[in-house]
Amino acid sequence: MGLDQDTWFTEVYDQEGSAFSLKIRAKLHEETTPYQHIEIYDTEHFGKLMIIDGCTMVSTRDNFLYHEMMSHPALFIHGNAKRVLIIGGGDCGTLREVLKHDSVTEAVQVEIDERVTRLAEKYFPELTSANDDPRARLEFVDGIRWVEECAVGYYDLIIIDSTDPAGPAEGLFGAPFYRSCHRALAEGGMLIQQSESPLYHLDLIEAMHTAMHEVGFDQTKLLCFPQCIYPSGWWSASMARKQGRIELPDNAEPTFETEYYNADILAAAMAEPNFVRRRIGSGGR
Ligand code: AG3
Repeated sequence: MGLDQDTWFTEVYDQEGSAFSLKIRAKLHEETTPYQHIEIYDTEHFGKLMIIDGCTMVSTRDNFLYHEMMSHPALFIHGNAKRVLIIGGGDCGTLREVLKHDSVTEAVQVEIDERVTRLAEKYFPELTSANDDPRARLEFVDGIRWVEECAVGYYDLIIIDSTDPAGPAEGLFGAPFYRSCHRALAEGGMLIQQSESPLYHLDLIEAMHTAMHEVGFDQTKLLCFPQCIYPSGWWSASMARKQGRIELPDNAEPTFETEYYNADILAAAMAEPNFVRRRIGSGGR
């Protein structure tokens, strides 16, 4: 039985012969910005849904998985991150999680497309609720340039919360950008980047880790977690550390409220499946 085009949103992953659909009630908004095409839907069971260039980005129901895993693991592993830079992340969900950490004194979100943030304010207000925190700063410029131009060793943590490696995000997946990040990080500083599906995109993941080592990061590590609205339903983030190890910290338990993240989840997410180990090395590398 096929899907009625009018009542379902479908993202098709042609390369993998698979697709993901959500039943929708209505299309709430659609626009083409200078950077991309954005759609907002009201779904039957997943709350609001943001689509960019035909790809699922955020749903009200499951974004907590991604946003918590893009922020808390790296912050707990680092142990004392004060200055945090978020590249992309325009819906502000990652920023909200970062600001839950008292160690953070400054969190800058550098999103190229201001419309993503303005639409998040309207349709996902819970994600933008921390934006008036005095430690938060929102910039709408090119993240690649921001990192190239910032002071050497300024940031403790760089979080790259981008779209797929195509279009405006393409330059965020490669050695030249990682080299700038390495330069922008303080000693012991960390980078974490959304790195697509371990099942579908292992070639990309391997290339990312190789490039991170090539530019001088001491260790890299893959984190895996579920994300049902993204291709394959299984997602990853890749971490890299400048001078230092990426290890399970003694203190990884949040003292603030989370939906998914806790110390056991971190330990589980850091465990690598064998097919990942074979490609990027056991225990990170
Ligand atoms: N960033 C990850 C989007 C990748 C999804 N890819 C896809 N659906 N093909 C989402 C931004 C959340 N802050």
